[in-house]
Amino acid sequence: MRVDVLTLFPEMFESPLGHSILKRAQQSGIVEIVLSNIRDFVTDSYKKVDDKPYGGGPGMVMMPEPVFDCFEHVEKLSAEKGRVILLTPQGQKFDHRKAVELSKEKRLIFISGRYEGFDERIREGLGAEQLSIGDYVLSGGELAAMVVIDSVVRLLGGALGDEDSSKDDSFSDGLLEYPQYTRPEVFRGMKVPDILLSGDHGKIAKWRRDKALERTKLWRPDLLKGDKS
Ligand code: 6GU
Repeated sequence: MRVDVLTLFPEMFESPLGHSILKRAQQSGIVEIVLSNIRDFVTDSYKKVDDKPYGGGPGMVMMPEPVFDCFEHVEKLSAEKGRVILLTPQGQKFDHRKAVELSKEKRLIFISGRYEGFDERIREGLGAEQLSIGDYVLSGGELAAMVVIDSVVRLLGGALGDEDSSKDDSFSDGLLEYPQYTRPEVFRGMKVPDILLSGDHGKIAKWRRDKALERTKLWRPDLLKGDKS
């Protein structure tokens, strides 16, 4: 998969992309992530990327020209067309199902905004879909893009070692993950459930299913009702 990110703050991505699973996935060629700085595409000498909203109101709005120029440059870096995604709190809410859907694409092009928002012509003109990572406002789309990229890349074949498969993750079957334990057997008086030490794989699998269902009912009943809140 190829992932392009258009942003005013490419440095914000360096640490999350430079560690652990995302780092390994790039090194092994499972994903290629290319950061492009929208500011490099500003033509005026002040390097202005935002301006006051027409009609008045607080804050600044991302201007269309640098974003379009950056996009048109980035688009040509690969023959693959790609799916264009604008990160904005107004977008459709991102979830596991969306992550699975995006993980099947050959190319994703993310555009992270800053300020009060994007000039509307950016969404319209680029035919972008909009994604949000939840009902709260972040200072910019960068953290949201990183969240989406991380969750999509871990679903790509080979991104996780055998030891950290995603198939038992929370949400992969619509339920929260079952409780996990490691050594020691007893920690500060708290004991690992006997069944996990029994070696009976059938019983362990059933216990895990029961626990996953039990905690989903208790902590996230909305997941069982199938509502998306
Ligand atoms: Cl994608 N962007 C911003 N700025 N805030 C958000 C968001 C995105 N998703 C949730 N809050």
